[in-house]
Amino acid sequence: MATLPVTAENLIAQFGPSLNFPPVQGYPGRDEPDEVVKTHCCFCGMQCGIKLLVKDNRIVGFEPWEEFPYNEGRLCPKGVQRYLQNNHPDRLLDPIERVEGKGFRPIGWDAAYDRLISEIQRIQGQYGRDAFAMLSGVSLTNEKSYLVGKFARVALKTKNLDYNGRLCMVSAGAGNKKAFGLDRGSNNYSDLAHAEVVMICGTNVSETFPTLTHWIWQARDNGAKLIVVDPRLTPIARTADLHLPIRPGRDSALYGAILHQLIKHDWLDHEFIANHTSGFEEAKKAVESYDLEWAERTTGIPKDKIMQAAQWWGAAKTSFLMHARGIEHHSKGVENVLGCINLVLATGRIGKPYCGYATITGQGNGQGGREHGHKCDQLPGNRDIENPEHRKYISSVWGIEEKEMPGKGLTAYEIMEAIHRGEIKGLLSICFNPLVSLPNNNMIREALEKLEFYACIDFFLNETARHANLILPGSLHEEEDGTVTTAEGRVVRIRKAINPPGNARTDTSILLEIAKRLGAEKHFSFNSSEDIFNELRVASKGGTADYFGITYKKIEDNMGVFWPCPSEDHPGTPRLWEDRKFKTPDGRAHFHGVPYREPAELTDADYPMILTTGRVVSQYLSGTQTRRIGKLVEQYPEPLLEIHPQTAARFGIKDRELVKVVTRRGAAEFPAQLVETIREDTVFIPYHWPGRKSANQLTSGHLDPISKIPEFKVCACRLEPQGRPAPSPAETKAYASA
Ligand SMILES: Nc1nc2c(c(=O)[nH]1)N[C@H]1C(S)=C(S)[C@@H](COP(=O)(O)OP(=O)(O)OC[C@H]3O[C@@H](n4cnc5c(=O)[nH]c(N)nc54)[C@H](O)[C@@H]3O)O[C@H]1N2
Ligand SMILES: Nc1nc2c(c(=O)[nH]1)N[C@H]1C(S)=C(S)[C@@H](COP(=O)(O)OP(=O)(O)OC[C@H]3O[C@@H](n4cnc5c(=O)[nH]c(N)nc54)[C@H](O)[C@@H]3O)O[C@H]1N2
Ligand code: SF4
Ligand SMILES: [Mo]
Repeated sequence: MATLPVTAENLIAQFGPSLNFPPVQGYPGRDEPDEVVKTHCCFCGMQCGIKLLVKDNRIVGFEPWEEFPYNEGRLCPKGVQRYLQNNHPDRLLDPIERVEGKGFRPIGWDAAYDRLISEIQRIQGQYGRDAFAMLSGVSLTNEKSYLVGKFARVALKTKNLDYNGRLCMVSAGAGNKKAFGLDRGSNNYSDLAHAEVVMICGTNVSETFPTLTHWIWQARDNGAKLIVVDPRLTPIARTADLHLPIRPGRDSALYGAILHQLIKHDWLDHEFIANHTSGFEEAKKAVESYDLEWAERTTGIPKDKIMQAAQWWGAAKTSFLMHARGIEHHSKGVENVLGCINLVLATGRIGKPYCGYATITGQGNGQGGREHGHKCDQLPGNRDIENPEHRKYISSVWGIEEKEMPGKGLTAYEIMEAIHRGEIKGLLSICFNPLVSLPNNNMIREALEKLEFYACIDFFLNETARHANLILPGSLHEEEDGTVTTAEGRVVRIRKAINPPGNARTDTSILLEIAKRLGAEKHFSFNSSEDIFNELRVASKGGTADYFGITYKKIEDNMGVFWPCPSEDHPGTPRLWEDRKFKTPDGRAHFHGVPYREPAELTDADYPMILTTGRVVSQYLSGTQTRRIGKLVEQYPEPLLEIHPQTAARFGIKDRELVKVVTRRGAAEFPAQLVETIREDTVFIPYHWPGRKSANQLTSGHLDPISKIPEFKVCACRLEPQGRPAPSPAETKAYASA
């Protein structure tokens, strides 16, 4: 692996000119950096280790960090380009305010804070405290996530705080809590390498968690059978032993049918079921009638393939089941998750070497960010805001009366609906771009226009922020110290490499200043990120997500510590459940009866096709960050409509022709991409683009009743070919912000 600094010159010298990395403006690549900072990629939940090269308070390149145990130096296309954000000309360098009809103008920090405070006080005075809501995000570190949770409850005094993990991790979180009483993947990923069967449900790992494929391929090289459940033949599915091309929205039927076969053929671990679980009879009863014929009809998967999956899963001695948003972004996301967990429990393959189960955490801090209290129903340590004991404990840590602690608030999409109804009048957001990422975004846009006041903390002017009255320029990942928790459950250190540019400030300093000006200074006397972490440790103590024994020093000495880690002499817990002490009230892992339900929206004569949405490798989430990195844009400049050639022929659609996609919420045009890798009844659109290119003009606001996650992965649509070729990406300004 290369150890030279990764500069354009060195890469071209090593690999030839084809890589054609953009030279960093004004930085002669041959210079020695001032500093090499070991930290982690700012993007997905893998949190790959990376070394950033710093020169003159700028990130000028990177080197692989080969010693970091998860990725051992490997990085994906986003990871190797991430450093280009810091010097980007679009960085917000000053607080700005919107002047009606005239755009934005700079406003000094003092004036910005004054305006924000007076609007918060006016709105809360006039309409009540909960009429001012806050939205947050889990690209933020553990420290900032914790701080936001405390800030909203103690300084802003609102119950209406929620976060973008509501669009991401909540179905998995709710399912894990129900089954295990704790919400974390059960193993570190090195356990994958020796699993006999690896089952991957609803995740396009090669594009979304590229460095994870290394561990899956290790398993395959060691002889594992790889099963992939996805309506598309994704890159990982192409390397699988068995691909189950499921009709979107039917996963719980598949897992129910597999459980039916495990029971029928007695491929069960009776000792584990009897001694360490409860609810087996209920789960069994729910799948009694789910035979192979029914399963084939419901899921669209040939029955011999379902049988093959059950047989391999049933016969294995070791196995690893992983899932992500493909099964979780559903109005029955929690049920799909529980259906998967039933298969793991039935065979007792958890809490043992090479046996594991995990939901793959999406955002950079999707794991830690869902534990420390910026969810509407949660307090730090994954405590419950409605549990009197939990409220009492956290109130004592925060130095407030329990009665001052707000109760459970609305979830992210519900906050937008409440704004639309005129019940919520003010909003502060950090690290969230709901106008691109929430479903049914024509409604979201109307809601934003109804707000009396909206302020946003970000380092780029994202599409939602364009509707804000006030924008406070915050900090990038590499501009503050902190920790994040990787998808494996490993708490790692994010190291500050540089200061925010211009008059931008760190997110933490902005939140602390607002808290102070709201009169809550005495609760927020932190001098460093480590101070905040030390309070988080105490707040999480005794909770299921217990970080008490983790210190910055311990993380540095061990390149990460796995929670739970209840005391300073505790080594952390890479593999959960070896002790069989589950965190549920009865100490057992819980099966659940999962009767099959249809998706919320079905196809009919007017809307005969299934639309599903997701990601491509070179773009990240709402695209605010990656649509600004030219090379990533070139790789996939605009959203394409993936459609099977047979379906295209049926509708008279040719490759690269424009197709209008119409749903009950809206319509939008996309160039068709004819691919044989998708089911004939399904089309796919990646969602990383705003405005007319946004897939979320089409998606539905149906929510899972428990997790309140939107059903991004299935709705009904109609295809209207426009009979003309799509304009080139340049003509449609796909490169607008690159
Ligand atoms: N390149 C890139 N990587 C990312 C991100 C990114 O934006 N870009 N985002 C990060 C985040 S926050 C997340 S949450 C993860 C998401 O990671 P993934 O969950 O892997 O990504 P998605 O593309 O949303 O969906 C995964 C797959 O679900 C399939 N699918 C659709 N409907 C169904 C269904 O009904 N059942 C099943 N079984 N499968 C279905 C789709 O065909 C798709 O291949 O990625 C993380 N990594
Ligand atoms: N149709 C469809 N919609 C989807 C999905 C899908 O599969 N299909 N996936 C959903 C999923 S899984 C997710 S996670 C959401 C994500 O949706 P969002 O959270 O809205 O997406 P991001 O692009 O991460 O937006 C975060 C904003 O935070 C800013 N930001 C990033 N890091 C920091 C930081 O450290 N500090 C500050 N102050 N700002 C920061 C970025 O510049 C960006 O403007 O989208 C969801 N929407
Ligand atoms: S796999 Fe995820 S964390 Fe690793 S380099 Fe790629 S985007 Fe970054
Ligand atoms: Mo996500």
